[in-house]
Amino acid sequence: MKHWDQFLAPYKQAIDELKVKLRGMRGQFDLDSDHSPIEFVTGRVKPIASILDKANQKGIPLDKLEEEIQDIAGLRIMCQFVEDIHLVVKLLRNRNDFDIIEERDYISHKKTSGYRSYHVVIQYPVQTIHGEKKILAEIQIRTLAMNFWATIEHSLNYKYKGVFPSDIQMRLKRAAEAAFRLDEEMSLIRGEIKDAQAFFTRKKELKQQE
Ligand code: 0O2
Repeated sequence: MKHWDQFLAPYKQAIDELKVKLRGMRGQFDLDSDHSPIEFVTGRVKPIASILDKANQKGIPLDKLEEEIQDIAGLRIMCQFVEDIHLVVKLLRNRNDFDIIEERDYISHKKTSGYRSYHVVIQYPVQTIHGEKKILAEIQIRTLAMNFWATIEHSLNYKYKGVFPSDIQMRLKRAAEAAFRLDEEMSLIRGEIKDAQAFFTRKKELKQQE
């Protein structure tokens, strides 16, 4: 158990630091009174049981977990619009506190399950009392609609262990299409929505100054 605590400690530290940094980006847009492409950020360290399951499924030996499992540290950035995702990816590419080592675009190329999201795998330097340790972390960037679908599908996947009854599978596919259309519709009225949100933010600020 102590071994796992030690193994996971730099991943926990990376998640704590990256949550602050990515949430800070949102704060900076707010300060500029600009539409934030980031709605909210979550992060987690993969539970030990899930790490072992994934290693088992992919035939990864335990001494290769660090190199072979890229999402032991996982972050999610949720956006309102698909266009925001592309802006967030550009912002990540411009940062110099980590290196991007891989990008997987499941938006242009959705998975057969219907899953859509943009994945960026980074190498992040964690400062420890024993020196610097570089770890891998996966940042998933998705719209609120993509996140809704993925969260529901993930729970059902857990329930059915990946083998869905055909009616559920069909409904999930239809729900994925509906989420895609919702994103498209929202993109079309994006300007209107951004104006309305800016109006309400200004109104709230003025009220606070009263
Ligand atoms: P959890 O519980 O989310 O942590 P693989 O795991 O083999 O599919 P790989 O190469 O590790 O793929 O990387 P990939 O596909 O870029 O990222 C895997 C992660 O993406 C998954 O983590 C999910 O978070 C998410 N994901 C990928 N495909 C789907 C999908 O069809 N449905 C949902 N809901 N999420 C998906 P984990 O390890 O599954 O677990």
